[in-house]
Amino acid sequence: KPRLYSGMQPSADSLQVGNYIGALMQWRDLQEAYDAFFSVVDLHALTQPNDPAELREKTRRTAAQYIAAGIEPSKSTLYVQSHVPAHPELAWILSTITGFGEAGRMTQFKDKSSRYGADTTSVGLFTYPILMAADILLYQTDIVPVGDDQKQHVELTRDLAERFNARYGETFKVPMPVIQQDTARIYDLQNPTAKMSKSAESDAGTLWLLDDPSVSAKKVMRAVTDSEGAVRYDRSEKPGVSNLLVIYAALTGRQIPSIEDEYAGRGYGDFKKGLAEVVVNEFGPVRQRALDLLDDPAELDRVLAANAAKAEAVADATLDDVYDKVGLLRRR
Ligand code: AQP
Repeated sequence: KPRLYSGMQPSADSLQVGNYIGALMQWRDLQEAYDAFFSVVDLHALTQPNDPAELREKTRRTAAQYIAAGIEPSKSTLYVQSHVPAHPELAWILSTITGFGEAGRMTQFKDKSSRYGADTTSVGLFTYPILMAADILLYQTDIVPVGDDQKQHVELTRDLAERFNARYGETFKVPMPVIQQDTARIYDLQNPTAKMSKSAESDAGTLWLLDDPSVSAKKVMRAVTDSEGAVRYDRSEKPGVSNLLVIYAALTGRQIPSIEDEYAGRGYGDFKKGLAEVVVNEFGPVRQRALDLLDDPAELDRVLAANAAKAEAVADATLDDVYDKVGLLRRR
């Protein structure tokens, strides 16, 4: 089977519906046809300020939500990035073949560093894409499903793989990004031109996977719409309603026109009630499964340890080859 690699940062207690629709639902489908590696990228999360005890908890919670959403740890390799030391080790080697200017052109770094200011912008945030390249290249990955904001990082990964291969001989598979469709992008319910995000300021605009179902239903009922009153998809004129339609379609597997037809001539109240029901039906069971898994953290930790061992076997083989190729004297 071809290899697939993807991951998410444990940057909040709960994942949000954008993570679910934009990533987890696709991962769940792709794990059938691919030898998939899904990691909780806790080393990446360190590039933002964290409380240590909370980071540990968020890491477990993120892993539990992967499983609750249908990622099967017996089928896919679902592990915590820091459990496999080869990640930062390969990142170091790759950093030695990355140009300073090349890394400086990454737009996500420019965005984030301008938001954080000079004092909280770390070197780690700057080298983040190199660690991401290591994540992907360690597993001889064929495809990397990502949002379009990560496309540039996957391009860098490809450049580094090609450069290393040209300099030291064939070592890495050059991965292909698989960019998420625009209709898989979910926006904030209160501010429907901004992407729904774990780190959004307004809680009211974010549907959390672990929200109590009644809270999710309320958030849907209060979502921003417009004054036209027609349930119709139009991203530029009607971003609020269009976003709700996209969520509705993604969670039911229906086409947007069929949902528009169903609600033709009816008000937003009816439409939102329908969507609230869809959301509660989908996330009620996911939330319950995640909470059940979190009730037994020792068992969850055992699953993660076993999966880390699977990941390590693959990653260590690549790292060994890299260390040999660049001329490091191996410990015998
Ligand atoms: N709103 C979204 N719509 C569709 N897909 C989304 N993803 C995130 N938000 C949306 C996808 O989820 C995965 C999570 O990647 P990440 O944890 O590395 O961080 P991110 O992309 O920056 O997501 P967040 O939730 O906004 O996190 P924070 O606030 O921590 O930065 C990716 O596959 C992403 O495309």
